Amino acid sequence: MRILFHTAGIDREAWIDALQRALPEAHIESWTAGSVCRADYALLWKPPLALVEHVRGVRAIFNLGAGVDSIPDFAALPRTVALVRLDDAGMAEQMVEYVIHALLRHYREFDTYAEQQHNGLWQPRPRRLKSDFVVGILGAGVLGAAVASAIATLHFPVRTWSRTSRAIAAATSFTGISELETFLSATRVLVCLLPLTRETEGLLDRERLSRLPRGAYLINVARGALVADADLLELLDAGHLSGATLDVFRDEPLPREHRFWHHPRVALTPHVSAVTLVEESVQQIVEKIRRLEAGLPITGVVDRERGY
Ligand code: NDP
Ligand code: OXD
Repeated sequence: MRILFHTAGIDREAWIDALQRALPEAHIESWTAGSVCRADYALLWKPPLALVEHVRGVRAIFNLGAGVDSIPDFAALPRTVALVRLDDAGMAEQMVEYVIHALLRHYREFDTYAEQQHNGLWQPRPRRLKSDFVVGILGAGVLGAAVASAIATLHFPVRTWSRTSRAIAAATSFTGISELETFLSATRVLVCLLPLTRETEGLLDRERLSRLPRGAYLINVARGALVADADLLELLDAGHLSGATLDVFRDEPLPREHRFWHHPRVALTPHVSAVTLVEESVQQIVEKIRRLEAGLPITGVVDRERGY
């Protein structure tokens, strides 16, 4: 079996080592421009378009992340090539940690207390009611469902929004564009866990963000291009939104001159809310390769029409 492996340079040695241990019979190769592709499977993260065109003959492409927007022009791949995303593989636990941290930091006003400490102030603030902090999660898939369930155990009211109805215990499900406005209108903390597709790009623009109640808070851990940056900044400046925790950006690394860097109501991290874990991911991919080799179905195959 031949496997073509390409990441944008990240952890290359660790990946190759884990792959070779899990699939000792495999010949693992790298891409060189102009070479002939003889691979059966390709494992890719952020490949150049020329590489995607190079692997049109493989049986499956495994995306080394959950979001397949990392694969340019995947819709043009032949139908014989299955495009497979990572299902969780250790990311859900990290995402739960990150979102709960951001939610509690906001709800318990830790930034205000940090400022008070800085100014030598001993000033307890009135207790806030969880019932006033409805958490709305855009996306109820692998990660959105895990985050919704975890937040519900802390007794926050939770609602999710997805394309199709999703039954998650203790969360109310909203579906489709027709229910988006109602979903947003009572959401106090909005968590974005949608894939980036033709339909979701720019979804959170001025109009949609304005539907959130005054003082609402945004946590974006999905993709930067889901949000219109200028509209978000305008609503933060106007005080309609009380703040935002952002892990993802339209351009990464976030350009030095971007206003998010120094905005007093923005907390940001460099796309680390849920990183791809090498051992867990290799184990999942190898199991799927073995199933494909045995003619068995696998989970995580991307629907080209939906784009995720
Ligand atoms: P899934 O594909 O499992 O879930 C996607 C969810 O979004 C589903 O509930 C789906 O609805 C919903 N959805 C998609 N399109 C629409 C639409 N047009 N309208 C309404 N709902 C829609 O993805 P994951 O949960 O695994 O991951 C979500 C995203 O998180 C990834 O695509 C990636 O971009 C991002 N991510 C970010 C990371 C980071 O470190 N910052 C790490 C990992 C992922 P339905 O259930 O009906 O299909
Ligand atoms: C992913 C990511 O999509 O790391 O997995 O952003």
